[in-house]
Amino acid sequence: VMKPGEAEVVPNLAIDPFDKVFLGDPYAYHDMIREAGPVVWLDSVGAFAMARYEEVKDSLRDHETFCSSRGVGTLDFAKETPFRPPSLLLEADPPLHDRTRSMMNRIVSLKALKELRPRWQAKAEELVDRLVERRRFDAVKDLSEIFPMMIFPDTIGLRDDGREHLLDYATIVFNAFGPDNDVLREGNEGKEAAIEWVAEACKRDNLKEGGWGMAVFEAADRGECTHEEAERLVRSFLSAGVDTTVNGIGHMVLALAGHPEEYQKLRSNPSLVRRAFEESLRWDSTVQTFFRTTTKRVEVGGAEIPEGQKVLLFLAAANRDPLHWDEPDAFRIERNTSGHVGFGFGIHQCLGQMVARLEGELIGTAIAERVASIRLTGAPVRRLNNTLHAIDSVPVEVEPA
Ligand code: OVM
Repeated sequence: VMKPGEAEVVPNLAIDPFDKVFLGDPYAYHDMIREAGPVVWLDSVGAFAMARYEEVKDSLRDHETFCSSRGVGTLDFAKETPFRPPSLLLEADPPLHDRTRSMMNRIVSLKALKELRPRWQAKAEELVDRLVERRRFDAVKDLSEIFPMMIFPDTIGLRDDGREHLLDYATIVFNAFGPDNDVLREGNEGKEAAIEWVAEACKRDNLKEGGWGMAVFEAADRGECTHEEAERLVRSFLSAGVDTTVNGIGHMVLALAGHPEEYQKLRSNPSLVRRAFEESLRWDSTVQTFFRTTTKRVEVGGAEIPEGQKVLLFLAAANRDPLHWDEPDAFRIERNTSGHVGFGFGIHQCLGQMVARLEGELIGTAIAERVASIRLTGAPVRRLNNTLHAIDSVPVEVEPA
């Protein structure tokens, strides 16, 4: 236990991690935050922050001290009301979290994915076939924004009309973890209808038989949760299941297009595809940050954090920490990426990670089998979001194999 005055002075950084310049190209700022110390204070957000691998991982592991039920964004749910009822997974602590998570784990199972795989693979091959024929296409608009929409809404059993609202809804949800800034306001403009559509789409009457959505309600029928909880758990699928994989796949193609020598390694050894996807997640993590809130006074790296403080965890910066990774800024598909925190770590580690990996594998394989080389034909265009490192356009030309 520290005595008063014993704690190190926490560096105060005049950096706004939610301003447009930072969000557009965060990596040089991540270096500054990591180098400033294990814990820093950010005046711009009124929060502590950690960007080093060890401290980020330790904080994610210690879910009792660094809780999620007070929100994983800037807002402290103990003091303010969020724009939607809290997620029963992401924004919950044990024991509630563990009950809902175990239930959802039984639905998003390896067995379920094994059954879906042949259908998903056929869709991936059909899509990449069409694109290779065109030679020039946009790897976001024509590929990464298309593929998850070809498979995921059907897997959930969503109604057919209005699915275009899913990406808009995700934009709103992921912006809402950050402050009410220009990125949020401009990014969310005209997308308000998506909130109402999602609320309707999560209802039992609007879900098809045989999908993961209905499976949640069937679990409720067995008494595993209430029917009201079921609706909100289906909402988690819709919130977290689309924009994450859209950008995960988009980043993988962008990384491979920008590193032709790495792409040739994948071409000559397609069994590297899972590593390539994982490395692209480490190198350019889709979910850049999440907050936690301290439930008690805690000491981290000699710094004292009082109770009730927001702590911003830079997952993407941890994934490039030179204290943990060899040449972290290099994109190398043969690297051992185990331990990366792109899917988080600890009890909240991504429920859908197997889904994301399967999608990445199927697209990566379909490309590697059909494409001799990928060339960028223009500058990639970023889509700014308070939480996601997102991409709007990656114009490419491919050479058929
Ligand atoms: C949820 C949710 C929403 C956004 C992200 C997420 C990364 C989960 O509603 O449970 O996980």
